[in-house]
Amino acid sequence: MLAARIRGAARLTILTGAGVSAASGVPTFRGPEGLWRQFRPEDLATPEAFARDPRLVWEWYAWRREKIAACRPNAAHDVIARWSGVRPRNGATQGSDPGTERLKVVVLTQNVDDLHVRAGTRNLVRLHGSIWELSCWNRCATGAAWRDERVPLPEPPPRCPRCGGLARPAVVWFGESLDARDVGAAVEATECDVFLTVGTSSVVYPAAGLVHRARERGAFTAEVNLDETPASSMVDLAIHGPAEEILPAL
Ligand code: BV8
Repeated sequence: MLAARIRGAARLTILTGAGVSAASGVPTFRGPEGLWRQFRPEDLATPEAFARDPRLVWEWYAWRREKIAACRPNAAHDVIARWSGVRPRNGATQGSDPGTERLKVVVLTQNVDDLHVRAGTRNLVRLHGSIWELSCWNRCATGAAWRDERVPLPEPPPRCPRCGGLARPAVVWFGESLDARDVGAAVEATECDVFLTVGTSSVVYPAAGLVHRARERGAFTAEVNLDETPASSMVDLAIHGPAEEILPAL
């Protein structure tokens, strides 16, 4: 049923969360082995935590960067990348899936691991930034981020190359606003035929509000997730299972 809906769609929007990277070995936030288990979000993923103890927050991000560096995109990332119109990683010709030829796909991700980037996904909006990018804590140059994939980073905590002040992970922390351009692109993408959420607990806003907007605008809404979420009861179709198996089957 969902496959038929996608085949017949002109516009498909996919919102992903940590569950899409779980099969790659990236720990999720709220699962049994979740990142938040050892830590509490308000202790680490906030500007206040960084102001109080930048070294502790950097230790957590450095540990996550090291873990993610050893991970590769999984089948769920590859299917989403293929649907987004790029040449599948197996080299098959573009548009080899007939159903995807005319499909306009926008991928919105809450993940900061950049595995969608490494899978070659196009039209990707990274709502919460990237763990591989840094920005100046003092926002010395309009907060422009730079990429640094070194593991480990030279000297914790890393410094801003421009002003020598503290560098921070270029991610969106709790209590921080998302980039207005990303929010604009995400809201625009709720105007679609099918809105699919994959691997997210649907508790973090404003990302979690997007599926509601899509439904209000007439999209067919579906969820692929291991567990029940607050979105499960409101989407048109909720499929509970692992994304790395369900998406290839789709
Ligand atoms: C903001 C980046 C304006 C850093 C993160 C409105 C209502 C209520 C609250 C708020 C609201 N507006 C703002 C808030 C506050 C807050 C918020 O939403 N709090 C929640 C907790 C209640 N939001 C914000 O602060 C946002 N800012 O709105 O700005 C503003 C400003 C000031 C004051 C007010 C408003 C900023 C939110 C961004 C926070 N940054 N991360 C980092 O990563 O270190 S959030 C963090 O959670 C990650 O980005 C993560 O992606 C995100 C969501 O988690 P999930 O991805 O869903 O991961 P999770 O582990 O929770 O779930 C995984 C799911 O996968 C599970 O359901 C599991 O069953 C499933 N799964 C597991 N394995 C598989 C699988 N599914 C399929 N296959 C598998 N194999």
